[in-house]
Amino acid sequence: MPHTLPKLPYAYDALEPYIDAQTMEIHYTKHHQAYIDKLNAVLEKYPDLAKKSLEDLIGNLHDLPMNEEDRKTLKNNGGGHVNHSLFWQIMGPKKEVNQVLLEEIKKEFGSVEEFKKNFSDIAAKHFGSGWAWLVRDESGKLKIYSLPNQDSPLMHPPHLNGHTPVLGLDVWEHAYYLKYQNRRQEYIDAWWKVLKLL
Ligand code: MN3
Repeated sequence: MPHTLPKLPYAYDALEPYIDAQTMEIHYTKHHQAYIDKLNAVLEKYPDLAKKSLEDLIGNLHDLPMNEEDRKTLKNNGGGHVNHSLFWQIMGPKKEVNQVLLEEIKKEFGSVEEFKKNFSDIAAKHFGSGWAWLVRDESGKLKIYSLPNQDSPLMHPPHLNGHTPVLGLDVWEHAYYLKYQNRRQEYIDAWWKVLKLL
């Protein structure tokens, strides 16, 4: 079953002025689509694996019967597809605060402000391309960290079916460069305005 671009739940300009329409359109129709195209191309070589869910595949990346080059292609592009699919969903033009998550965050990090400060700091300091993540670990505990490239928390730690991604912030330059150029911190500050869950 080939993977397809999930429908964007709002218009390209819906997150203006925080995320501009041109960035949204290119990010969604070019970058996300390219991950899907490359993912489908590599899975064409493995019809048995292609029947499995993407979460299952990238959560068990190291055990899949494929050559290392294809494994890397699956990692980068499968990760790119799941990461961006979540990213579009957690943003929106209107706040739809998840009260359960909010309470959990307060309990784990002291306050929402403290959580945002820690998460923003990790996003700002991440060197190069990657994502900042709020995840649930194996025991269900909330944790913050960043991962390089398109690595998904589902892949971390390897061999353990990974962590469950809750919130992810794309800090690749393609996510902010048109509007913010080198000012990643401004993009991070703006992103909280369009993160609908908190
Ligand atoms: Mn991206």
